Amino acid sequence: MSTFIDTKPTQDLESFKGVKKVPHEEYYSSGHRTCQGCESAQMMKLLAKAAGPRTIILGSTGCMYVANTSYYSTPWGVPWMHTQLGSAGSAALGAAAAFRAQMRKGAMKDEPINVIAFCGDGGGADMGLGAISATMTHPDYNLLILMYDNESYANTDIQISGTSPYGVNTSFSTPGKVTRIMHHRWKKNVAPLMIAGHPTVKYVGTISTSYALQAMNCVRRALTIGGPTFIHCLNPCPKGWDFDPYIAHELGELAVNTGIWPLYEVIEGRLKLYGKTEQIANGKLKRLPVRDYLLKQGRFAHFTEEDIEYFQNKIDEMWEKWLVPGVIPLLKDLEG
Ligand SMILES: Cc1ncc(C[n+]2csc(CCOP(=O)(O)OP(=O)(O)O)c2C)c(N)n1
Ligand code: SF4
Ligand SMILES: [Mg+2]
Repeated sequence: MSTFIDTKPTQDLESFKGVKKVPHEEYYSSGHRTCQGCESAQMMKLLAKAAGPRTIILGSTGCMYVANTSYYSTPWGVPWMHTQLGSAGSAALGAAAAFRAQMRKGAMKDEPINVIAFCGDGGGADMGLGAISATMTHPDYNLLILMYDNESYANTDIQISGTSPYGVNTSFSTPGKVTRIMHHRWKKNVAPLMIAGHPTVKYVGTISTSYALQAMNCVRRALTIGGPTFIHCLNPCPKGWDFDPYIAHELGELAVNTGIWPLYEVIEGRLKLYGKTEQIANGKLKRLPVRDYLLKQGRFAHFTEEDIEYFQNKIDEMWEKWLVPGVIPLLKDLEG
């Protein structure tokens, strides 16, 4: 018997077969006040484009709420609602349940509607993790939770979150003369947490805005498969990461090509690496040195050669020692 439960059919959102097939219509356009080069805003644009007009978006507090919808102006071309910082999971589940009830009562047309809740890393990997986890245990509601990860509580001035990288300079971990590295924890591995902890979830994926077509197609698969789904997106943040907005796209590519940010989907229990990550795993592409990524960002400007080496060793460990390279951090039993 399959672990996965049949859910009511969702919209038929086929993958875009190339950029030329992507519709011109925008459902997230001008009217926001995000920083120049903000890849989180780029994610919102791709998300809305991939989902299309029959969509409702719920957004938890963070840059993508505050900078997107200040002073009665908004970039959203689909219905949008703000929800509390830790509530992406419960807002999505509540909205999906409300739609179902309204449709059952005949109060609205019975048709598939995309319910998407987004949250930042602070809202999703830390404060709202419990609510997302609870939502992931309800296989009979169709919804997507997308966590945009700028690796800090950016909106409140760049504090450490559970996904902030080792050693990073944030407003809570400023390097000093006596202690250079103030942040010693390693980034939370959120997508595998969702996979391993919620066996009935049919879709979990990681994406990067630098690979836009693939990212949109992941969103479309997540919205089509049925049940609660989860996507984790890494989003370079010029303000928090301290780089020239001009290189935002390049940094996203470097995160993938250095092996820091592996791209994969888990569809009904099957893991599929894709894009450059698949090429790295198959030996067709060599991982770039992590220094290429770190030294382009002011938040790592205090790193010494020793710090870079430490970081590189940790990435090598992910790829050489983990049970599923780059994904599942159980160490292989090399002896037995
Ligand atoms: C319960 C609660 N605690 C604290 C805040 C203050 N606050 C607003 S936005 C934010 C940062 C959220 O970080 P993240 O989810 O990573 O989104 P980002 O700002 O980085 O886009 C914080 C702490 C709040 N709005 N609600
Ligand atoms: S602080 Fe970062 S995430 Fe927030 S709007 Fe600016 S670039 Fe985007
Ligand atoms: Mg954040």
